[in-house]
Amino acid sequence: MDFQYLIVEKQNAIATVKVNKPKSLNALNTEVLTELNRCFSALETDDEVAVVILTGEGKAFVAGADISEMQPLNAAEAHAFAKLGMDTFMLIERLSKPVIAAVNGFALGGGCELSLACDIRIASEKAVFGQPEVGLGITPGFGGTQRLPRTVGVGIAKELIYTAKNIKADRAYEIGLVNAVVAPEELMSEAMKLAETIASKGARAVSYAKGAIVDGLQADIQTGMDIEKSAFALCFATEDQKEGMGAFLGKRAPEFTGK
Ligand code: CO8
Repeated sequence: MDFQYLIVEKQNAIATVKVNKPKSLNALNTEVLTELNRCFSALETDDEVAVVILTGEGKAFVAGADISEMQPLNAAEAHAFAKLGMDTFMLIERLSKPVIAAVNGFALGGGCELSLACDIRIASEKAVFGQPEVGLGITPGFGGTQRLPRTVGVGIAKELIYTAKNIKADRAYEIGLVNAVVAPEELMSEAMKLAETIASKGARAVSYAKGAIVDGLQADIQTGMDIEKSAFALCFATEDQKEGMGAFLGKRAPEFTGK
């Protein structure tokens, strides 16, 4: 994969995607969003990859959508820009494999929204989160009004969005926005450890579980149960189910193949 603003590395079954435009704090312009879209489309069909880690170069994860690109937009152009971001983030949310955000620094506006489209967020002690949009005279536009309340609850999400205030990593942990806070120098190794743990399990089971969670969150609970039943049943058509249960019964470690 060849990109101008992304660095993609693969190690065993884990791909690490780094947004690399540190001069503008990895702000999301059309080019970066288009590259993210292309990158995650390719990762979807890459059978060698079971888990993805997403991070940023320098002092920002992503400091938001590119304000210099957005400032002159009219309403129709803003709609198209929001759609590009939303479609790209939806691709990440619906990727058939887990995505871990390793939040190294500023995750503001579109950057916070990008982390919210990931399955799990691990933050460096230096991370800063926020939805500063109303301070710029706009609403969140890459999913923040939808994913933030679903993640931290309605009251806290409204407070963060209406006040535009930034929060540090420890507060992000308190409100359930991030799963863990670690020392900056341990961020990537901790994210990698988590990714390796996930990658050591039955890949189809993990993928079906992700699908059931993502789809189920959009549905009423009975529909969610139906989604889970289908996912559960599908596992019984995989080799990994036979292997996982056979290994337990044989008192040995499973050797999953992802089939
Ligand atoms: N867009 C464009 N450029 C940016 C952005 C951004 N979001 N953030 C930082 N930069 C640039 C700065 O302009 C600066 O450029 P230059 O060196 O050319 O002056 C460079 O990055 C470094 O930034 P600072 O000098 O400001 O660095 P500091 O360490 O002093 O401050 C901050 C870091 C606090 C992160 C500060 O840069 C900041 O507040 N950035 C803006 C954060 C923000 O408001 N983000 C939200 C943007 S709106 C958004 O994301 C909406 C998403 C939905 C869009 C829907 C479209 C329709």
